[in-house]
Amino acid sequence: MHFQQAPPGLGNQYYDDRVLRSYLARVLPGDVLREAQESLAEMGRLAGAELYELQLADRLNEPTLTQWDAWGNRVDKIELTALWRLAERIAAEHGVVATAYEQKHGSLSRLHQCALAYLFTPSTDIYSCPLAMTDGAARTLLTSGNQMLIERAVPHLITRNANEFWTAGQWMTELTGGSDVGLSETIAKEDAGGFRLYGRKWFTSAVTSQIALTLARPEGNPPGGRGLALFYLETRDEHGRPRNIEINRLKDKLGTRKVPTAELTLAGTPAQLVKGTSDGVRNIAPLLNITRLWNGISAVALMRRGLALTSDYAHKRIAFGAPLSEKPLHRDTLAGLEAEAEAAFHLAFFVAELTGRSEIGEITDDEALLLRLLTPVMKLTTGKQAVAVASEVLETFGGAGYVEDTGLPVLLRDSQVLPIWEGTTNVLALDVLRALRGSDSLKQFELAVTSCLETVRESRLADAARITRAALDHATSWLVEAERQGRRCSRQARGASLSLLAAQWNWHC
Ligand code: MFK
Repeated sequence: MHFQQAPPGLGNQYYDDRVLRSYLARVLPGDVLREAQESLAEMGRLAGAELYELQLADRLNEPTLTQWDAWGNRVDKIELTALWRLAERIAAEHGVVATAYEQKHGSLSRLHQCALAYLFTPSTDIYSCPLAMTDGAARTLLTSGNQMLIERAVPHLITRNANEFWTAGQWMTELTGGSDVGLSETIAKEDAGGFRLYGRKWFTSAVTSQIALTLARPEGNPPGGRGLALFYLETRDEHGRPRNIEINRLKDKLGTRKVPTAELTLAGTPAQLVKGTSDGVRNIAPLLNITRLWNGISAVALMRRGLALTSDYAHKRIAFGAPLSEKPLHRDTLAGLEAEAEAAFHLAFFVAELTGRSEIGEITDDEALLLRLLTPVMKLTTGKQAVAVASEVLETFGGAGYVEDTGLPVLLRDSQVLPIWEGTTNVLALDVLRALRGSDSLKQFELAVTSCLETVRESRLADAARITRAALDHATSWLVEAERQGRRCSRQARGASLSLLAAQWNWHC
């Protein structure tokens, strides 16, 4: 009889998640928790069973692009993978976007929705990408006040009916500027009471979406972000043909390989203004802030998946006469990863709490400042943590973690996108500076951390509280000094995020 190694397995990802369950028990009233639990337990079951099994079985398939049919017609047809097709239906029916908009439980609905997204994400090959943009587009349209577009699109974006569900793309990035969007070259020409767009978009994730929000410069507008306008477009006509959109190729990416990310040409695509003929960057900001929240939720979800797999494996893998779970060094490694993941979890879900309050108009001015500051801090921090944790998780499996058909390496590849898309770490550090400038947000941040520290009663947390306080003081004095000397303020963001991270460790404990 040869030795056989049992692979890591997953159970119900809701019931197995101590951190999620204890957090929800703390923040949700009993009746809300009971109701939310039903949908979360079902999503946890799917994520640990059918979806995960299909993910492993369909590992090698990727989306394909067919540009021409046999008769020479340009068709630009994209075939999605089996899991993506299933994920779309499950996402709609389980309200992975809709829950936040139905608002059955006021601001807490955003938390419920984030918890669903968190369970759904690691088993659906980054189908979270189109959902993030769909959520962001719904929020942006609602914020714009454009009644015609709200009535036309939002019901499709937030429906639970899979046959009527639309996803949205966010077509911002051009060759000239992934980060510096103000350099965009796409032109909008007025045409019969509307506009037609001409230009190239360089990273259009989930290009199969029914609609997209995009930026273009109306003819005659000045350069820069303010000269851009925010446009809404529908990608296909009533016969399913692309509306003057040519898909040039799908990107050959390090990870997120199931996401059909395209380079495309807008060749006179009909589009409508969402809000005014300028200030496109400002007007698309609600979308950015929602997708940055999703980025953080996805980061903690991928960390959790890595931990779930490696924790299970630690009980199955015997080395030097005992399971890995009994080895002090291995346990120490897993405990360190757990601490990172829990800190990240609380940071991401705290931003979700504030987002929920903001969406129903219950947020105070002070909390709004905190939300504006913490969204980029959270996104940049959790993205980096996800990559570090995924790398370490692979190592905990030894050679198996480096072998593709274990399904493990994809965790690292998919995590690596998180610090990149939706704004790189340095661009977000500059966004933190934007949020700090001329506002009281640092003060609110200090107050938030201080109020957490004041709740510490447990003597074993005294050291963590002291470290947090020292980090906060250090960051604050650094900021004051930097402002005095007029230094580059990306360093300020680093100080702020460090102290916040320390605070999260404390919250967790
Ligand atoms: C796993 C699932 C999750 C993720 C799925 C995502 C899939 C999508 C893939 C992608 O498309 S990735 C590409 C995403 N691209 C970015 O995230 C762009 C990154 N670059 C930035 O964020 C730059 O900072 C920015 C483009 C905003 C800089 O542009 P500008 O024109 O130089 O900005 P400016 O002049 O500083 O700001 C213009 C206005 O917007 C200002 O308001 P005012 O006009 O009132 O002064 C800013 O305050 C406002 N603004 C900018 N960022 C904001 C914001 N307001 C609120 N929140 C923000 N985050």
